[in-house]
Amino acid sequence: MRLYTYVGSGNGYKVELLFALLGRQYERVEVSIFDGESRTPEFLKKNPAGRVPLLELDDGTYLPESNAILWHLARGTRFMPSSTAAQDRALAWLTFEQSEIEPVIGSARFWIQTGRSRARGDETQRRLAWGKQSLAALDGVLADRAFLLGADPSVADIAMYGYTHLAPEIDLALPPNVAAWCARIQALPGFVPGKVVYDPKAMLPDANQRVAEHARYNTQMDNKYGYSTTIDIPHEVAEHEPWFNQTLTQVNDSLVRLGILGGEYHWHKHDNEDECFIVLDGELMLDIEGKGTVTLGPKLGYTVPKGVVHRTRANVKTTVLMIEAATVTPTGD
Ligand SMILES: N[C@@H](CCC(=O)N[C@@H](CS)C(=O)NCC(=O)O)C(=O)O
Repeated sequence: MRLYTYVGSGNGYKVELLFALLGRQYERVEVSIFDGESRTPEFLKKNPAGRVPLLELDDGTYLPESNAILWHLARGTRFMPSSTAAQDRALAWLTFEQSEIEPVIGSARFWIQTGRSRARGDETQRRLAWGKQSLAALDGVLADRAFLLGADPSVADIAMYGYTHLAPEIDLALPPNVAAWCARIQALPGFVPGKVVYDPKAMLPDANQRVAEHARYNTQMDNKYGYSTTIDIPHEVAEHEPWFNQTLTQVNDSLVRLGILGGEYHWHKHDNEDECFIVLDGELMLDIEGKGTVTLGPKLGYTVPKGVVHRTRANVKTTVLMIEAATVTPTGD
């Protein structure tokens, strides 16, 4: 069998992972999608959708769609559930993956890591918030089982693992049951880690700068204190240096975040959400496009309306509370 794939593709990695777990050999053909190799007339004859992964079977026919390929490879192996009811549930997970994980975590990761998120406006943030919901749903299911269909791993786990395990790369923390499930998959005999990385040709010109910025910002989006616990801001301030952003708690549809700021954040706006800043300590400068700079000392606050382009600056370590809709993802894209 021959697999046409691309190194940066989580869809391709899913297939390579199952090949490895099954100990099966295949010929790997790298398709340089950012050189247009998936859109040549020759490749389109193989897969009219112009996409990888694509499996060429030994009879010379082609099978597209990563999850269909997984299904094909899993047939007759321990990764295919035995009862038809369990197969139906596996198929439900394969479909869930293609609607709630791949176009969500996969797309947001692609935009962020290749410098495309700014051009996407609020869409990246929407996908990140959506990804968080998908991970929470997965976490709930995994509360009482080792793998998605029960005690044993199946094709459903391999499909779901492909992009789920990459979520922390875009600051989507894995909830505890999801993290434990990932560790169980990584412990399977024959497991191979994914080298899912974009090649330089995938990068837009400002991508390196954007990726570096992203790495510089330590953004913790887990709801650290939740309900009915004492929120310990002095502890957070003592433990962290700028630049740091931690979600403290959720209040109905809004989040309260702690920012420990220093230096300059990039200009950005939130198309649909207002953002309130209240300074606890230090001095915050809010540059507001068309309005100049608002300087805030301790106990002073300011709400930036939705759609207004702004950036924050601080010359000294400055501690700020931010109150904003839960749909905002604080990566400032
Ligand atoms: N639903 C498809 C999605 C495949 C897909 O989006 N492939 C991307 C790489 S991850 C691709 O081939 N892009 C190249 C192109 O569109 O030309 C699957 O699961 O296989």
